[in-house]
Amino acid sequence: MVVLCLACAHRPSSPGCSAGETLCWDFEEGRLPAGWTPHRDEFSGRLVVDDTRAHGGRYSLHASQLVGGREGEQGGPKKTVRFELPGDFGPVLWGRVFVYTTPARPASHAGLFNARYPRPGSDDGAFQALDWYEVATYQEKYMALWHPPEPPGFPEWVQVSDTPLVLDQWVCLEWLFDAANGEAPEAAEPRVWLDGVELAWPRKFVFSDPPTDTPPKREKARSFTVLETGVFLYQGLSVPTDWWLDDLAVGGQRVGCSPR
Ligand SMILES: [Ca+2]
Repeated sequence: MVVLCLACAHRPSSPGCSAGETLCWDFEEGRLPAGWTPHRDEFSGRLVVDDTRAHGGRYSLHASQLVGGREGEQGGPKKTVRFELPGDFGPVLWGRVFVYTTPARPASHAGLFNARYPRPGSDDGAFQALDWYEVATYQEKYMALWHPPEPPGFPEWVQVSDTPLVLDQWVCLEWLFDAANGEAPEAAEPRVWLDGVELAWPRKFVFSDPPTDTPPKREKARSFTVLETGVFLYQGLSVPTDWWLDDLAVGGQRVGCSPR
């Protein structure tokens, strides 16, 4: 009992979201955490903090019953929230989130997290003026991207893994968006880990409409300014699908999947 009471005094106690990380959200407020605001809301479904499933504690961010549009056609359900980073965050963003997906793997591009920054030499901080990195799934596999400002968000650099989206269990997704990249002329390609194992990218290509073979120049960053999470389908989704996101964290150094 003594041990239990000592532990009770130390909130937050959610595993994987302990002190020392730059920014961390365990959703244990039971509602949208301070600083996060609703952003996209297209087609059917809801994005809410609720207690239907949690990785840690009681609550998580739940994208519930997303559906709308048709596979192979542009336009799909998008339910997201956004967060303005502190001004001194910097140009290197490590992140981590636990994700649970059910009941089926979408074929369409399903974004889960992105981070954005002003273009070189630009002071325009408007959301639609920002370069951005993204972690997503596509054709039932994990995917990572670099985009110019959205709209239109392309030509975009696309990396598709050979690792199928994991269903019906929690997984830890980690990413590194290195938009400083030392002395290299461009920002680094995104890197992603699944439960601590770095994903490989057997398919890399440029997507644009109309098509092009010329890859975008991945512009370097002074500092990331905005985060967006939730679920955003760029093509249709005919199977109502649920995602839960919990213990989201970002920082200038690797956060990892384990509690400290
Ligand atoms: Ca939680």
